[in-house]
Amino acid sequence: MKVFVDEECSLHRPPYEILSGKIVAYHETPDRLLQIRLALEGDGVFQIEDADRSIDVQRHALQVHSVDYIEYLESAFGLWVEEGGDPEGSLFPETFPNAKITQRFATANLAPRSLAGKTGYYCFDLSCPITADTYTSVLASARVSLSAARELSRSGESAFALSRPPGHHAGTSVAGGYCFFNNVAIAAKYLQQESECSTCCGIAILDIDYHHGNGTQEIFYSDSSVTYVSLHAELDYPYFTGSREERGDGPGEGFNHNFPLPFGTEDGAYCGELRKGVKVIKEFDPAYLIVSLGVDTFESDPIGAFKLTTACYAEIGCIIRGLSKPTLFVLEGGYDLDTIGKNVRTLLEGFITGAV
Ligand code: OKP
Ligand code: ZN
Repeated sequence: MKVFVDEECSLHRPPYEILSGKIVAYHETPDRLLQIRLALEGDGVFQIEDADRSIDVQRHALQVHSVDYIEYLESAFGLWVEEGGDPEGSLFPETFPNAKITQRFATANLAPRSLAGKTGYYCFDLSCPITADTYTSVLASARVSLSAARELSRSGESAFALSRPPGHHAGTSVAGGYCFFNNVAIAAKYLQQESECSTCCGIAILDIDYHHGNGTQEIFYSDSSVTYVSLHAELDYPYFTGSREERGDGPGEGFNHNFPLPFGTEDGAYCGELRKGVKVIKEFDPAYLIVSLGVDTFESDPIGAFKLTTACYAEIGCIIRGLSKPTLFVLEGGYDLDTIGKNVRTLLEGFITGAV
């Protein structure tokens, strides 16, 4: 299996995040990519390939994100430094447009004009500080997923996008949960445009990260050509999305499927629910499958509260293999540096070989 990488993914390095009221080291680190790469390379099972620098990433990102949001991400840090922000530091939102104070903006559909206003408007939490290098890495991350998607559309071979920052919390015009561009959504739009059947080309997105992919859900909520299926922790971050009742809207109704699971979920129960999600995808019969691959479901993940073991990742890979679709795996979360490499490798090998 080909694994796509881009060294610019490692430039984004915020010094800290605010978690449970504490300033803590940023969990979403470049070391995550390094550990996974070390586990995948060396024995010929995976071929590491550089993403294509000639891909016009912004053009593809515009199929998913609004132009004002993209321009904000590109310019915010420079504007902040002009206003006196620390060039070595990171830009955090401080004031959010809570629905209880935004009547004027909601009715007129206005974006705030001040930088501080925009910084709250285009972000929903404190997990997405912007540094001098953030936008470079955001582009690189999407470039990796586009390169892997192109491999699928050209060869039909499944591929893995080894990228960061992750993407599934990022919506049309909002960053959050370490995510800025929604890499799987950008890849899905690319695959629909590249394939002969255009937008009727069905895509299924299976999100097995521990957290609900609110951004992916939002982007495709009214779209019947993309089925979103997510297994995630109920009652955990991002708190306001991911219920079973969220089934899509308008023409997209019935094409969004959430499987919220309790804290402490173990291998057997997880795979049982995964089989249900896979059944939904089988019935939809997509041309391509995209997997939002997070291993923060692991028992020792520092921010997840499921209890999956390494053996379970082989079974997950095997269950996904059962769909027999050209499959694009895109990295999302997973924060235990000692096990992230082994767990990602085990899942991909389960998919490749079908052995558990
Ligand atoms: C990104 B991905 C919980 C705070 C959570 C952000 C988590 C982002 C996860 N109390 N902070 O889905 O792995
Ligand atoms: Zn996650």
